[in-house]
Amino acid sequence: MQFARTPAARARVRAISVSPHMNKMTITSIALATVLTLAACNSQHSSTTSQTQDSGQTASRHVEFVADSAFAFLKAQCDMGPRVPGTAAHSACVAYITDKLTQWTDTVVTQSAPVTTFDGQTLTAHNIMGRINPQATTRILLLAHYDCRPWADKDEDPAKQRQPVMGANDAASGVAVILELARIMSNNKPDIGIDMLMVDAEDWGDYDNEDSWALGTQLWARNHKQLLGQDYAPTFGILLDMVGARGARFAPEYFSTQYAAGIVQLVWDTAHEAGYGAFFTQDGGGAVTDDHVVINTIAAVPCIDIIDMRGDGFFDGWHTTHDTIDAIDPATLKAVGQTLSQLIYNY
Ligand code: 1BN
Ligand code: ZN
Repeated sequence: MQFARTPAARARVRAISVSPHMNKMTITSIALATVLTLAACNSQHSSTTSQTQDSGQTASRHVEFVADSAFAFLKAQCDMGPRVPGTAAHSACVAYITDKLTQWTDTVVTQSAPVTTFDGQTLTAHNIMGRINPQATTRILLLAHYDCRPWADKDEDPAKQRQPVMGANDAASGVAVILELARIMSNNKPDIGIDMLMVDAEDWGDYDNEDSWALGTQLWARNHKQLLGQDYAPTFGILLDMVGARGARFAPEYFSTQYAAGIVQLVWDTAHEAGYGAFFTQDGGGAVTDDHVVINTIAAVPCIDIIDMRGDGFFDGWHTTHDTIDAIDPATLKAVGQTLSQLIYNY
C-alpha cells in the first residue's frame, strides 16, 4: 500500500530523524492514530501495513517485518551446508539469493570476477544486487555477506578448528533480514530507492591482514560505477553482520561513527522508537574492519555496520562450530528488520 506524502513532509521526517537535538518520538507520539490495515499476502506469509497521520503533514508508515519468514530464509541457507566459496553449498546459495531477489525486486545486477585470497587461492567472487525503484536518486544501500568462513579457527576444540563455519549468524542472518525486507517491499513499494547487495568472499581472511577480508566488497567498490552508472551514489549504506544471535547487542561501531555519525544516530533513534532499545545500546562497541570500511573508503559511500558486539568481542559462537541455527533467536532478526522497515518507509 502506498501512502502519498508531500515532499515537504518527507523532508521534515528526515530532518527530524537525523538531528541529534530533536526526537522523532515526540513527533510521532502526538500523532492522531489513524490506522489503516491491509493484509498483503503471498504464498508463505502475510504482512501488515498501517499508517499514522497527525493533523499536519507528518506521517509514519508501518510495514510489518515477519521474523518467522526471515528465520525461514536463514534456515534455507543453513540447510545448504556451510557456504564456503568453491563448494556446492556456495553455488546453491548464489542461485537461491538470485532467485529471491529476481522475484522481489525490480532489477538484479550480478558481478562475478576472480579474487585472490591471502593464502594464494583464486576464487570467483559473485556479488548479487537486487534494486527497488532503480530510478530514484534518494537511495539506501543495504548489504550483507553470504559466504562462510572456511575454518572454525576460534573453536575451543583444536580438532574442530579446520572445519568450516556453518554461519547461521555470521553470514545467513544478514542475508535473511535483507531478503525479508525485499519480500515486504515487493508488497509495499517504498518511496525511495533501495539497493540490496549480497557480497561474497568476506570471511576468507587473515586476522593479521586487514585487507585480506571483504574481497567481494572490494571488487564491488572498485567497479560499482561501471556496473551501475557513473551517477550511482546511494545516500548512505547499512551493513548487517551477525544480526540474529540470541542476546545480541548492537552498539555504535567505531568506523561507522567516524564516517557516518548521522546515520548511526538515525538507526539507533529509529530502533528506540520502534521499541528495540534493549538491543540497540549506546556503549560497548569496538572497531571492526568489516565490509562497511571498504564501502566508505573505496566506494566513498557513507556506510555503517550493525554488528553484534559484546564487550571486546563478538557473539560466543563467532568463527566456531557453534555458529549454528541453535544460536539464533527470531526476536533478534525482528529487532533489526523492523527497525530497518521503519527507517525505509519513513525516510
Ligand atoms: C566479521 C565477521 N568479520 C569477519 N567475520 C570481519 C572481521 C575481520 C572481524 C577480522 C574481526 C577481525
Ligand atoms: Zn566471520
